[in-house]
Amino acid sequence: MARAPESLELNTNEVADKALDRDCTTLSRHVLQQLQSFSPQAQDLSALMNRIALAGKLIARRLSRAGLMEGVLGFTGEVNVQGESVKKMDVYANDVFISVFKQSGLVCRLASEEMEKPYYIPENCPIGRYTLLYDPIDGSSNTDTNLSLGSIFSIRQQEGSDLNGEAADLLASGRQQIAAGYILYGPSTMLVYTIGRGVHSFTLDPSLGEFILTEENIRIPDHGSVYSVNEGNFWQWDEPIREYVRYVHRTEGYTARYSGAMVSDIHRILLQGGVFLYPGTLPKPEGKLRLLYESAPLAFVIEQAGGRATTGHMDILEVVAKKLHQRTPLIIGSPKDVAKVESFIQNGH
Ligand code: FDP
Repeated sequence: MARAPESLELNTNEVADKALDRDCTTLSRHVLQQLQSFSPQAQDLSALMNRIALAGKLIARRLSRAGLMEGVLGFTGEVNVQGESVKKMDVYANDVFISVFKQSGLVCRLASEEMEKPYYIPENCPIGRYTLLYDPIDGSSNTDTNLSLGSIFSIRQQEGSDLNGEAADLLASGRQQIAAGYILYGPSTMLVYTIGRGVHSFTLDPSLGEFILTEENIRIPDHGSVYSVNEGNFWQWDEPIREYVRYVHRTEGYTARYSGAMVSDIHRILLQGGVFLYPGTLPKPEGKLRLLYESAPLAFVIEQAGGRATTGHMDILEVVAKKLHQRTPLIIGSPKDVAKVESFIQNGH
């Protein structure tokens, strides 16, 4: 058999090497690459992301079999601190994040939508200098219909010793986040994260049980055609938001997408551009979304990708939380589309 010319052989080898290298770019390795360091802090961040990835895998596994197992779907019959009916998957996913951080020596406190107060893991507290804020299941209403769901996470360094267990240091702006991201449970499971050095996505390869690098340094388009908002709330919005939506309706080039899971909608916008809105309403001016474990982590991701996130009056990442479960209006996405909504809020057009 004739041999391929040497240069062609070299190219084939290079391609194979690149493919192998990509297959080996797991999340924990990527974090170390990003930080270009093996310092204790770099190792911590890498280990933190690894445990979050494990939580994602456990939740994805349960979701993929939910329809085949007893007692996975449906409500527990309880109501959480937000006054919302709790689903069995919410409880499971909340416990998963706690469980993966036990004996980690990393995370002393976890705070989530499902728990009124932060959860302390006492054995980690003497050395665990990090706090995890998270929404275990975002888009809960999609759970029982086999539609996309998400988990949102944010990591902060613990400030002070928190001896009184009040976690007062968490009442700070989103600029204090050292890492944030989300896991999207869709046709495939994806993990998107930032540690303040761009935004990177990973896809779970079920045959390996690993998240493998999909795309590095994702940039959100300046503008996109998608507007994503629950228009069923039109009747209770302030006039500027109604005016913006009327503008979209009479302007060529817009298309509506709203899945019921913000992580899915924002992931689409991250890749294709556009704007997601969950504004305040007349009875609830702060809207629905929680600042510390929903809006701020997503704002960190979108800003790192070149987008913007605002309440309509100030950048989400500048808002200093007054309480753990604080809500905030959210307008997030491509810079030009966010600016358009802002202009309606601030100038009426
Ligand atoms: P959910 O409460 O179902 O978990 O987290 C808030 C959120 O979902 C978002 O994911 C979603 O976009 C929104 O609320 C849906 O709320 P509405 O039904 O009010 O539109």
